[in-house]
Amino acid sequence: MAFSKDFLWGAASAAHQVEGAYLEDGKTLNIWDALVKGHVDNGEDAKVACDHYHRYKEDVALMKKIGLKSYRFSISWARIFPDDSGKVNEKGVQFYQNLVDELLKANIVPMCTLYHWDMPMWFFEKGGWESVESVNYFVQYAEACVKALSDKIEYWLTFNEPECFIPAGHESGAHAPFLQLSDERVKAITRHVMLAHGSAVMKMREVAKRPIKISTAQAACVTSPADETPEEIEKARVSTFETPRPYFCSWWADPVYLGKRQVGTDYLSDEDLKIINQPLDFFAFNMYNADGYGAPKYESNPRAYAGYPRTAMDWHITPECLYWGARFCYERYGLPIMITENGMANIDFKMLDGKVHDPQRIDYVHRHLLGLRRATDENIPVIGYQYWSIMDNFEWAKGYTPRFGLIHVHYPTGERTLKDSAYDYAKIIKTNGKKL
Ligand code: GCO
Repeated sequence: MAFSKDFLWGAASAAHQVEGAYLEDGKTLNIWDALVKGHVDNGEDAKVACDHYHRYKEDVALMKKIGLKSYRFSISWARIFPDDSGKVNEKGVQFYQNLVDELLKANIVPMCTLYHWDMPMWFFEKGGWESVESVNYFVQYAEACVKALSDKIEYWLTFNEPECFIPAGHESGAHAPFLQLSDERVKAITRHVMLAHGSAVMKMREVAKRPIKISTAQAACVTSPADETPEEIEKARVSTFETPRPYFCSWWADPVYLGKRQVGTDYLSDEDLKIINQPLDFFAFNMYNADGYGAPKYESNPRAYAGYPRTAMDWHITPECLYWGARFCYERYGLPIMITENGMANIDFKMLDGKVHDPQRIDYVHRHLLGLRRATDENIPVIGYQYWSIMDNFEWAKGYTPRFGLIHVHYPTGERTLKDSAYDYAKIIKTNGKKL
């Protein structure tokens, strides 16, 4: 096998990281608008970001030029529900309808994330994920989005990386809402997010205008084996699914996909699990590198040595991760695999010839796709790959310094320039991944 003929070659973004227009057309503040002071490098914020809200047509035209088959974006909750009244803000909905129409005209399959971390302030003031009411509010939001857009959008993701926003937002305080809460409170938050996922999935299927496909974009923390002997492979599998460490792969995936408690979620009741464990259509994950045996991401990489290759985020480059991620997750969860994020931050700038040369990114993408192609060669159904990110954007607490995009953004003017990697990705797409 190779990549299937309808493989979804895409790229991804998230509302808060690209849209800007932070108070336009009825949108109200979210936690990343309101609470960032003192928490982001260089005092940056995302009030304007890439100004994608105003430039979406230009951006879709660039996606078309690259030849994207799919585009993963997220909806800003505070545009759809600016307050707790339950009244939908039609102008907010209109923006996403326009964006999706533009994508469809360009033959690009839209893929929508409901929650990519930009919790509305009004929701936070009501207790955020700590309040049990959060479940109903999320269901209301999911319902409004699916009612408005399911005639045009088939692929839906409820949450982006619960493994990241739950601890970073509520334990370490590195991300909004920048809290450091007790274990008990974080457990309540986890339970509510899981219940919100399951309850939303039920509602989404009920109100969808046609059958839709649903998953979650989890940060699947997968261990890749130090070598390919059966012993090491088994060690890596055990590390991936059975070795408890904070927010490891099966912490989210076992309750959600299998209805099973995992270490770290043993406080879920049987009733909870019935709600959380809804049938899903594919297994989506974001992956930038592999875990070390029994250790969280970026630590104790069994292959590391002094001077080991790293990205501009200081993350180890472990290209075999997509192969092992696809293989292990398919073995355990049995669903078609979708890579919803993979990519690298690089030190990109426009050079004297007016171009943005980024050979490291080209190499990164090829290496990772070779791993993914190996998975397809072994008959693991992989249905898509969404490069992170379509364009440089607001990288949360790191502001605008890390550049992940296929498209370079000059923030003072908003000017877009396709990087070499965008032209290269265009060739990969054209040959359906045959030339890597
Ligand atoms: C995440 C998010 C993205 C990030 C990207 C690079 O994984 O943190 O989904 O919003 O920008 O992963 O860090």
